[in-house]
Amino acid sequence: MSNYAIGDIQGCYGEFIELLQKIEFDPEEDKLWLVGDLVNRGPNSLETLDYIFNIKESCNVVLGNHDLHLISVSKKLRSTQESDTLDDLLKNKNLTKYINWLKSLPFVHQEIINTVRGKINFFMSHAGLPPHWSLKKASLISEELSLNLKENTEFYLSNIYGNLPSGDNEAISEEDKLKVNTNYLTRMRFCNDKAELNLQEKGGLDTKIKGFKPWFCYKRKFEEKNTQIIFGHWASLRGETGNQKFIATDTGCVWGYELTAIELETGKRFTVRKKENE
Ligand SMILES: [Mn+2]
Repeated sequence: MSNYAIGDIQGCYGEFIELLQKIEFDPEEDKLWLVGDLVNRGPNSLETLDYIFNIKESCNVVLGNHDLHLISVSKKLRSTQESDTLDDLLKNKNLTKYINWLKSLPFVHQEIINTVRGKINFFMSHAGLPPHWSLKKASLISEELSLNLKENTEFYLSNIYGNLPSGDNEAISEEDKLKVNTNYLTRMRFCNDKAELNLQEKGGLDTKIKGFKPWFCYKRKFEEKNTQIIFGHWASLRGETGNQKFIATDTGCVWGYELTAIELETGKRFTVRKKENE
């Protein structure tokens, strides 16, 4: 039995299936940790989502910004963008079934696993864990966001889009808190020492922006012993953070690079190259 963290699939169905073959994935035995952004931009969002839906008991999945976008578009709360590749899904007869499942997913997942290096507490969210949050706080925020997504869907999805306020220090209203907390868990890359986000910059580790660093480069406010943070969302990192505590899984398959699975028990990486002509 193994646990595998897999980076942003974004509708790259062919590569996803090839990767599952490479790791000899057995849905009866193994567990997939999917960091979100299951759909969009890639060629086969419908096939990808349908496949994952059918093995959902063997998956821990957290929501990414593209998954939230799909829900918003399906509810006619946002319009599709030129680069979206969601048409097949939006026309599919099972759309409601998929959307109801997506709405039930959390923003974070946490579990202790026996690894070759002893017991490790793995925490997963799409974008990561802000440097000033405890694991407990992230879980509570995730529960609050999920409850809003499920019960106040229209209110929630109508209020989470936008880059301001940039940090929770400036979020006063309920709407602003939902927005900034959603941004922390699904869109964060660079922040400053007040944990204010720069959501425009998408460059890699060597990007220089005055006053900003990758969120995982700050001294953390809370001690997280024997914990590793699994995240996706940041393709230009190409799987490198320079710190084994932070596991970057998005290796940019949809942008022409690779899809990656990391076996949590051993830390072993498996990759599949983006297929040509798809
Ligand atoms: Mn993303």
